Amino acid sequence: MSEEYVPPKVWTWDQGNGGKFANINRPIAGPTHDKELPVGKHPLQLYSLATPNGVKVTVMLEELLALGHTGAEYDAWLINIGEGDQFGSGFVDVNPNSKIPALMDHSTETPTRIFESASIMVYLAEKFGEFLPTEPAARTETMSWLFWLMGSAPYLGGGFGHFYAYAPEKFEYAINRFAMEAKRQMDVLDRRLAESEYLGGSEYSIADMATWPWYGSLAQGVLYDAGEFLQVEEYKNVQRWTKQIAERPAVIRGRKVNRPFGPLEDQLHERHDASDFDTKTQDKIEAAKE
Ligand SMILES: N[C@@H](CCC(=O)N[C@@H](CS)C(=O)NCC(=O)O)C(=O)O
Repeated sequence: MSEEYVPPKVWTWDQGNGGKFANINRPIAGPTHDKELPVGKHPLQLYSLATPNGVKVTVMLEELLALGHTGAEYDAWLINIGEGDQFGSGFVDVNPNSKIPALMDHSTETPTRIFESASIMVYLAEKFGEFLPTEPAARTETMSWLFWLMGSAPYLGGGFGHFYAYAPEKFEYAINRFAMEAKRQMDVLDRRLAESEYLGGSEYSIADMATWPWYGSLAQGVLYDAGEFLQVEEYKNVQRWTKQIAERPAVIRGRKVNRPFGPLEDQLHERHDASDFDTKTQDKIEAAKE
């Protein structure tokens, strides 16, 4: 066991703590450098990366487009958080919290900034009148599950994922604590999905779109490579829901947007037009062959 840590009287910032994100984590907010954000031709400008939090929004935009809402056309710009793009002055103006996803809506009288993935989803749901029921009981249930996700996912990502996959050492206490919580959360979802087709009720909604990139990926065994460790196959109803959502064409497209990692056929670094899914992905595959 490593030597016992005794916290000093005053905490100080150890810049090289060895964790995977030590180079981007800071105890202060605000920009580190001046950098304007690009603005494309569509009213909606998304600045993001295909992490689970980013995928929530690109799936939603693709779902809106699939329903024929042309006003949901968007430019998606890549924010490379490993390179510190989230600390550029233009990005901080859109999200003072320096985290993806961040959205600008240029169709309003003065441009509207929206940050926090759930806030973006509610904004889009209300703007286009989709994926959030208006009947009070159904709306409340949907919002409850959306807020459940926003409160729960940090335990999965910042807790379980951090200590299981990213921390410089394997700390048994931390892994046990957060594995227990991750499994408890999967059981919460499994029980809900035993009684209801989707999280909010009988309709697919923003609660599912927000939850699937986290707990669906965990159920598929792709998040933190933890499928066997957490025995995710046991959660039969989560498995059913995960597969059902994974097959949606808008989900297949949305997952690819702003993805600079993983298999080439799943990567679309920037998205400015629906045709980008065919042409740019194909270009990349051809270029890799040369
Ligand atoms: N609660 C936020 C969380 C967003 C978030 O944690 N984004 C991460 C990527 S998944 C990020 O941008 N991290 C960069 C950093 O922490 O510097 C949301 O849902 O929008």
